[in-house]
Amino acid sequence: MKLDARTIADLAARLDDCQREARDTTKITDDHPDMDWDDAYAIQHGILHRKLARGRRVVGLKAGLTSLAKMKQMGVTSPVFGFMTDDYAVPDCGEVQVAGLIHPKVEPEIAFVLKSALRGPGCHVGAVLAATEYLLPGIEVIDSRYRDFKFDLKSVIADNTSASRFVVGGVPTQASGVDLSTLGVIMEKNGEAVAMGVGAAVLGNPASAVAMLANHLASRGEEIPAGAIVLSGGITEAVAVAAGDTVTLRVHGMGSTSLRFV
Ligand code: 0L1
Ligand code: MG
Repeated sequence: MKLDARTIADLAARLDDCQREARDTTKITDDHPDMDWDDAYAIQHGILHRKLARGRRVVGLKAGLTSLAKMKQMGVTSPVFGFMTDDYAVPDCGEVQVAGLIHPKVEPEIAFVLKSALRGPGCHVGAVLAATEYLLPGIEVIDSRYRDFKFDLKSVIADNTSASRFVVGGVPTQASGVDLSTLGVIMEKNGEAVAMGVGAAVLGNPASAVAMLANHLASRGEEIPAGAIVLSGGITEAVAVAAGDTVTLRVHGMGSTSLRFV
């Protein structure tokens, strides 16, 4: 690691405060160009600790930048991973207050709800499917704390991969009955289709993203716990939203979930 403990704590506080006050900041690699991947995840961990100290609870984990198109665009070969606390969860058909966010965007995702823990290394698609209780349509609301959504990978990892809100809903569906690669999704904004895709856009199969998350956590001596909701990553590019918008995600054979921005 390149940063000392004080700097990591200060950067975690800076990003956490930006999120709480819905204001943006410059990317942290501008001030710390030499920071490494461990520093980035340590800052993310610092944000988690601050939230836990305020009484928040982790309800899920997420993989981001898992679509090949997005990875290519960023010039990287590796997804990023983050956490979701209880205050990020929006009830199905619920509301998101735009005033509490900076510049939100939505992503259509497949959510995995686990019945047993997943531990790497060596976690694979088969292990993910065996550990999955059911799948759900999920919309992730991302809201980078960085000005104009401009960042590099280390900065976005430190910023908990832009996590801010999510909703899941629809029909809880057994993984055994679904071909995740050909699974079709349509995301609508105010009744108009704005993004369409299939599961294969996420690493060939969204379960691969969950396996990568388990293997990533294993390198830190951690696992995905039983009961966690895991968002496997946007199937399409993210779509910007504003107050007044209603977003609905329809997933073939799995029903729909939606939320309103007010
Ligand atoms: O969940 C995601 O795919 C987002 C990861 C971070 C990059 C971004 O904010 O677009
Ligand atoms: Mg996402």
